[in-house]
Amino acid sequence: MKKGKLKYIIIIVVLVIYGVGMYLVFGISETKERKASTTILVGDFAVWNYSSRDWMNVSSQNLLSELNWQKFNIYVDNQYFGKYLIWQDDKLYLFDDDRKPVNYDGNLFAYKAGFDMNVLPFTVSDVTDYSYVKEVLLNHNLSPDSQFTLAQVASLDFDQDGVNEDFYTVSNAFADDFFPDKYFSFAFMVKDNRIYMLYEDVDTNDGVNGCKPSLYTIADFDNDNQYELILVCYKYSNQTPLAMLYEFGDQGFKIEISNQ
Ligand SMILES: [Ca+2]
Ligand SMILES: [Ca+2]
Repeated sequence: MKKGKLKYIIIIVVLVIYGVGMYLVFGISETKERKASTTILVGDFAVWNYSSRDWMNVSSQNLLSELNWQKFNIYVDNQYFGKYLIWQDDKLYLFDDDRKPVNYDGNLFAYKAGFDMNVLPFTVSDVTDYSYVKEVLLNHNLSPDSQFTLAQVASLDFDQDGVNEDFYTVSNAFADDFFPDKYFSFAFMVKDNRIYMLYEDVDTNDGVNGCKPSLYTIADFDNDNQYELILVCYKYSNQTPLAMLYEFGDQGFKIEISNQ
């Protein structure tokens, strides 16, 4: 073999080895990362992506349209609904494998992830014991005898220690048979007689400002064996609701991502 030809063969072999090596080092880790990324949809008003320990709002039309005809795990009102293809338009539409439309009625939560997400079912009931609600009102210089347009509580074991925590959502926003000077909206958790605030908003009332908070989804979104929660605050009429994802730690609740 001529020396010149051998040189070319060696160069080509080195390049091939280099290419395979680069794929093994970077390509596989990128593929793994893409597989590990999680996409969640909160109704038709928030699309969040979780990858490399970071949350991101998915808002560009290109990225959103990439989700169309992808299969998601669907929950309606915190109950498992099935795996369906999604299509986003003026609202979120669901289709079965034959692309026939599937109707749903209620709060929709959808996820696509490289793991089975642990979603905690819960039910909400009307508040009967107002003692913690009154404490919060007094702490904000509001009358403990205030009227409400919303006063609900959900009892569930958020931190998985075998004892239930109580999640309160209270508000006097959008009242039509009484007119308070100030509106208020609070969402808080009570654990061991201690109040942990999630959302607090007090302002001058003009009848249509503020929002009504609602516990939306509780799940281990990032697969670290601890629950996070999504709180949605519904605004007046057809304005886009505020959606926030919270993590609970030593410092209380912290917002990881919000759609506004
Ligand atoms: Ca607990
Ligand atoms: Ca978690």
